[in-house]
Formats: sequence, C-alpha cells, structure tokens
Amino acid sequence: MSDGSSFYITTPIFYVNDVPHIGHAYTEVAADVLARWHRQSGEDAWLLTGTDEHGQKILRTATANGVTPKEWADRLVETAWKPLLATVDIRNDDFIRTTDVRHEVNAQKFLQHLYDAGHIYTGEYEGFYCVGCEEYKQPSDLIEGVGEYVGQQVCAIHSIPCELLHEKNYFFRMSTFGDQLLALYEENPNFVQPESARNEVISFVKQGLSDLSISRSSFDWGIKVPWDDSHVVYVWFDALLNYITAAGYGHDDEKFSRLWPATHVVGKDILRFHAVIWPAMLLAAGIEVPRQVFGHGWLLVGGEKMSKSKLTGIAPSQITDTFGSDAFRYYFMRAISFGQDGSFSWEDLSARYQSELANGFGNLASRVIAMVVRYCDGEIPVVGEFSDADELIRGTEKRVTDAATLAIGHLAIHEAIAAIWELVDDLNGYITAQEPWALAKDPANRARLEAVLATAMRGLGTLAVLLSPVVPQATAKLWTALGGSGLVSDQRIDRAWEWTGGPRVSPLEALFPRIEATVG
Ligand code: ME8
Repeated sequence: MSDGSSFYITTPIFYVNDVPHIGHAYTEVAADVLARWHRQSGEDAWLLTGTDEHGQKILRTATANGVTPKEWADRLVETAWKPLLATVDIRNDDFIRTTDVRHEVNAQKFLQHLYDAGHIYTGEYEGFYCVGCEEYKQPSDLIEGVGEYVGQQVCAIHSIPCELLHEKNYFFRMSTFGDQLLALYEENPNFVQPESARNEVISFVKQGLSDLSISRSSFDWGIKVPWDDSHVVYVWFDALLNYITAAGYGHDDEKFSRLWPATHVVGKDILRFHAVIWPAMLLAAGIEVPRQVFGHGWLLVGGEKMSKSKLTGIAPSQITDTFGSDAFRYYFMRAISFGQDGSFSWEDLSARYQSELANGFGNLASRVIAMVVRYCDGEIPVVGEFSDADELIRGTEKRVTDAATLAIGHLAIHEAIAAIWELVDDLNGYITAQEPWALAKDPANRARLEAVLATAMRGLGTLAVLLSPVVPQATAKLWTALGGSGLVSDQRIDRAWEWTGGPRVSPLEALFPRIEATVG
C-alpha cells in the first residue's frame, strides 16, 4: 500500500486556547532538526505541524473572550502559532488546522469507513473528564488536590478537579485491538521509543483496553459525525486524523502512499493517544501504523512541568529576542537528552551560549577566516602534503560524521551534537598546538602554514554542513564566508567530511555576538 519512500515527520498539533511557550517550541525544533537532517541526507523529508482547534477547551476559552471558537482560532493561529515557526526557524512543509475543509471532509470519510465496518456502536459512559487534557480519567490518573482543591481528587497534569460526565455517545471498539497492539510493540521494538515510554505503553495495554467514547452531543464545536449530525467527533479522535488528512488520505492517494507512514514526535503527556489509540484506529481502518512514536521528556521550570496554566510558561521570544533562534535551537537540543526531562535555566543557557557557541564555535570560525585573510590574502590554500596532525583532524571529521548520522538514526539528537562538538574541540586544540601565527613569522614555514589553514578550513566546512540542521542561520553565514558553493542546507550531511574548500574566504561577522544584557 505505501511505498515508504519518504521521511515523513510530525509534531503534535497544538491547542489554540493559549499562545505557545518554550515546551511547544522545543517539540517543533526537535522535529525540524530531524527533518532538516534527513533532507540533507538526500531523502524526501516532509515536516508537518499545525493546530488543534475543536473541543470544549477551545470553545470555553472563546466564549470567555466573547468571540466564536473559529474567530478565536483564526486569531491565535495568525498572531501566535504561525509566528512561532519563524521565531524558532522551522522549515515545515505543511501546516494543518483541524478546521481546514481538507481535514474535516477526510476525517469524516475515515469515521464513516469505521462505522460501516462495524467498529463503532452506541453506548453510555459516566466518568471524570479533564477538559484541560480533553480526556476521561481513570481513578488511578487522579491525585490529591492542594490549595483550594484540598480534599478533592484532581488531574495529575493540570492540578484541577475533573468534571463528572454522563453521556450517551458513539464508541470505538478499541478493546478488541489489545492483542494486535501488544504484538506490534513486541515485533517492532522501535515502534514506541524511548524504552521507558515503550515499557509504560506495554504495561498500560496489558491491563486491558476499554472502548473509547468518540462523540459528544452536549456542545457542537467539532466535526459532525457523518451519519448523525446531533453529535460532534471527540476532539482527540478528530485531531489524530490530521496526520493522514494532511498527507493526502481520502483525496490524494499518490501523495499518501509516498508519505505514509510517519514518525511522530510528541511529548510524553500524549504518548498513549499516539501509541495506543492512534494505531488502534489505523488497524481498524486497515491503514499501516506509524513508523515510530517518540515521546520526549518535559521541560521543567522550578522542578515542575512548565505550563501556562501553572504560570511557569516562558514565551520562546523571551529567549530568541536576546540570544537568537540558533541559540534557542542549539541549547535545547544539546542540553537535554532527547527523551528525558530537562530543567531550563537562564544561567545554563547563558553559560552554554558563551562557552560553546560564542567561544567554542564562533571564535574558531572567526579566527581561522581572519588568518586566511591576513596570511593568504583571503585565498584558501591548496595543499599537497599533510602531516599526521592534519590527518588526525581528517579522521575526526569522518568519525563524527558517521557517529552523528548513527545517533540521528535513533533520534538521539543530543548525542549527534555531542559527537559533532568533538570536532569543534579538536579543531580548537589543533589551532592552539599548530600556532599558525608563529608559523607565519618565518617564510620557511610557508608550506606548513598553508597546510594548517587548509586543514582548519576543511574542518570548518565539515562543521557548517553537520551543524546546519541545528543552527541554520550561523552555518549559512559561515558557508558563505568559507566560499562554499550553493546553500549549506543542500550539502549532503552523510558526506560532510568530503568538502575540500572553496576558492576564497569572505569576511565573517561574529556568529554568536557577545551578549551584555542581563536576562531572566
Ligand atoms: O496535547 N515540555 O496539545 P498541547 C516539553 N492538541 N514539551 C511540552 C511541554 C513541556 N513542559 N508543554 C507542552 C495537545 N509541550 C493536543 C495534541 S496531537 C494529535 C494533539 C509540548 O497544545 C509537547 O509536545 O497541549 C506536548 O506533547 C504538547 O506540547 C502538548 O501540546
């Protein structure tokens, strides 16, 4: 059915009840780095992101603000969610909104298909519903409230009490897919990653799955159930379908077969929806399950999951206005092991900016280029003979290219960057040891000086290509200054070390300028 020729990667589609914070930007950046990496590997990479606009949470927010839910969604999408992509430099291929006609029509097709195949029935349900999560909660999902909610059971994520709902709805026979899901996790251990996420999902499914209520009749902000327009589709059932409606399901078979299946990058808060409900829906429809679901960790502020509702939200622009989008991308990808929780701190961000980006990488580039200008009139030397020290750098280039490629293969973005940074460190050590400024003092050392500068230039070219998915702006400037041909983002990343140098350098402004202002 699918030719699987593409690398199709998605972020969650975010709720438009509020503006984005750095947690959302973190997911966007991770997916974007992976998409850019795969694009630079010569693959047909396709990055999808978008917004989740139906359901009670959005309806209530809009009503409280005196506008219709569609007006509210339009406003937030245009003023906050699309601008986020520019703020952190996301190169997405599509942006889907669940209010797009292409989504609504094809989501209905999917639903009708499941209904016709007998996977949906009418039933009744009573349970505790968290509007923040848009999910019925089991007693084991609730915790003891604090503050104004002492003595009550509250949602563990939102810290507010749930609402007791009793509804007559349509249900999806999810319980019948437990064994198939367990077989899927068993046969394809990479389906849910990292390992901690996989274990959690397996033990959840082993407890037995319930059927899923997939419609609501108490409000009407949603996609109409095709055979009964007194019901709207449950917001999660609607939202998950974005991954296929955007990829052509129901309206562009060629595109769908080229793109599907996808790799889903999500926060671990919504892992079960993606690793349990979503594949069950696809199995029911006879569509291939996703290639992988990767549940990353939480950004913590003051030891707690950062969130707007708990007033710990930080806007991405608070960081990028001072440090720039490259630094944002680098910091979160480097400082946090992808898949684990990580604490954000302004001190750590400033320290890494200064020592790793400005001093480690930026200064290296400026110094080497300045020396080529000064000692070689800007012409990049062509050298016949290299010493052992030069060859060692060559070896590092090849080794880190391979190590980073391997790390990206299992979504270990932090490991890929750490591997690349070995080249930054080795090049700095190499320049210190070779002392080109000392060689330049004696014309008898000319050949050696040229070999050192040519080696350093090649190393910088390799770095520009390897770091382009992470710090696209700095590496584009560096590539131009190095005299590289074409765009750095078009260079093959798996062969980054093959670059041998352009004809001439051009002046390079500081890649990561000194930041004087106090932040935080
Ligand atoms: O759940 N740390 O949307 P949402 C890291 N609409 N990532 C975080 C984070 C944090 N502190 N806070 C949020 C929804 N995120 C649904 C998704 S998909 C079919 C529907 C990120 O706006 C992380 O990716 O609540 C998390 O999974 C997502 O935002 C939740 O976004």
